[in-house]
Amino acid sequence: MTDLVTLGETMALFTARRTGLLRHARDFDLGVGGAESNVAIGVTRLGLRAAWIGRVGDDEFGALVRSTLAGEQVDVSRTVVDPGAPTGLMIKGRRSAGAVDVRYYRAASAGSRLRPDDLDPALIRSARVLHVTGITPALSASARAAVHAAVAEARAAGVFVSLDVNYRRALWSPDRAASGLRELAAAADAVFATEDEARLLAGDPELDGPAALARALAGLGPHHVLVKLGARGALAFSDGVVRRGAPYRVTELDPVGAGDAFAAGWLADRLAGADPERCLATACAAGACAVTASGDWESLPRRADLGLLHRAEGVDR
Ligand code: KDG
Repeated sequence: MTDLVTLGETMALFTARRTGLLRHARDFDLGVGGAESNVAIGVTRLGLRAAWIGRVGDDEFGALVRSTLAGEQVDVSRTVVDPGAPTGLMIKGRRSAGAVDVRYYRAASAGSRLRPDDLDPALIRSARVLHVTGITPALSASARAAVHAAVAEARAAGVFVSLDVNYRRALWSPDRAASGLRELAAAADAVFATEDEARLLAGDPELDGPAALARALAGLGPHHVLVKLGARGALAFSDGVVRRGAPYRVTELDPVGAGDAFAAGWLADRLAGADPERCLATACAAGACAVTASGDWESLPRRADLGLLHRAEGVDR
């Protein structure tokens, strides 16, 4: 049985090996990245079964996406190989030691041609969680329709719906994103957001403080709201109760993917029946693990890694 089903775009990811402008990068590492597949990998590493639905091109990068996800035990049997468009690309550079610079080459990519026909309704209905993000509806009208169809299917079957806002300004304007994502948030059981994303959806630029933002998001409909605060930890709001998740002190090497790790940690513990404090603590721990190494998903933790987090710094012999 599949615990979590997700859908979205996963791209080939080129990461510059040296700091500075991309034009001077010379050497790149090649991997893959995609917010939804990162979550699928994250929950799989934490002991659950996940399936990813998406489109890749009939090319080397599409083969890399499929083999990487399959190698992480994510079910890719519903992945569509689309001969009509290439796999999207993501290029990650570092302008300075502390500034990550992500560029996308995904317009008209195979991933953006995702459509409702690509879904497997029976798979969604039989899962325990459907996880979607605010990236996929911004890719194209057909991808947006696929997300809405998946959410409708899940809701009709009583499947828990999880939404990570994941606002990408390269894909749509704040106004379009806010109205599109409010609708999805209203249909979700849990919503993950940064403070800026929560403010965007709440539609009140004056709203301040994670607790107020979480309450405003909960007002849209979701039972659980998780506000990610980066190095300050996180805040969870449900049933009128605000809970604070303490941060971990780790050296941040690559922040991209931390939000996906956080969502994976929270969802995995929720599915395992953990209490709200434990879910939040695991989410924070997973997010902390994710930033400790380069790559969008490579440092996502397994259960055993979570216990080692307090020893993440220094020499281990
Ligand atoms: O959170 C990291 C992901 O978002 C990344 O792997 C992919 O940025 C991405 C996107 O827009 O799909």
